[in-house]
Amino acid sequence: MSYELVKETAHKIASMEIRGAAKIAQSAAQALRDFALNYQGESATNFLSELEKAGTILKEARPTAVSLPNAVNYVLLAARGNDDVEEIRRAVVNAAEEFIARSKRALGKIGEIGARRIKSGDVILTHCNSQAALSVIVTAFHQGKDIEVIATESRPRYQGHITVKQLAEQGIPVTLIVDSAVRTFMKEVDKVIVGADSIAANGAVINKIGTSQIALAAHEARVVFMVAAETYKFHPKTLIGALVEIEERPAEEVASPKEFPGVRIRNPAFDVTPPEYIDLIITEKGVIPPQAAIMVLKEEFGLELEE
Ligand code: RUB
Repeated sequence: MSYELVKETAHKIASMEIRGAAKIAQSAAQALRDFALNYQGESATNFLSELEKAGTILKEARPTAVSLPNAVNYVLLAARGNDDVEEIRRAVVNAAEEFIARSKRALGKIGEIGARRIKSGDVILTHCNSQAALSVIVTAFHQGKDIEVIATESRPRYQGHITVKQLAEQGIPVTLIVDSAVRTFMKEVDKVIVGADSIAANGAVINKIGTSQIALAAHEARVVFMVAAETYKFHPKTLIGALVEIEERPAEEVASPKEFPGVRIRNPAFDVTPPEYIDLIITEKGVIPPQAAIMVLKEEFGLELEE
């Protein structure tokens, strides 16, 4: 069996052609679905072990967004326990399609719930490019609320450029600033809203590098700091003491090492915002304080986790 298509998706995730925690998760589910549809063997045992291998290739593409292993595990769990090739295929296709549909529905629901927290006149600051955060902003705007957005560039990969283009296309007034201007602008901001790659059992939010500095500046200025995240962004293994791995990406994304001989260049892609700096997390199931992350994990995964 060829893993070519699975490897292609894994490569697109690793190179960030497919990026953002929700899109990464959806594309992994889609890759497993296609893998199952193309499987030509007749042994169920072999099919299951090849699916596990495909899942591992996908999970290893990027380490921080837990949406990726959560999506893969969701699909693999449905496959296990079947002992017929066609049953496995059907289970994988159904689970993958279910995951993708659930992910899209969650985004709409987060927009609807989160928009209740936005009022006319609000200036909202966002960082990076999060579909969940944008769903809240765009929904509020389409409800007729008169809002403005300030968006950071989000160095080094400039995901902020995607954000400002998406907002401008919707006709939402938007201002682009450099990441280091956040504290300067914080006095004009009413609310900060960002997405999440992972949320730990203690309510800490892992998101694009720079998020924690923004939270600190918001805290200092008493500006509300909100996170928009689907429940599959909650990290089950943090419940059993695991730490979320922070991806360190190539130095070349920051500057050319050739131009800086003798200089070490570091490029962590994400950081951790402690729960003390987060006012609320907007999920598709409702608004929770970060301290309630454990409840979400309990509901989503149960408390008896397997390694
Ligand atoms: C993306 C990022 C986003 C979250 C949430 O980082 O940090 O804020 O993934 O996004 P990268 P979404 O660009 O390195 O993948 O709400 O779209 O899932």
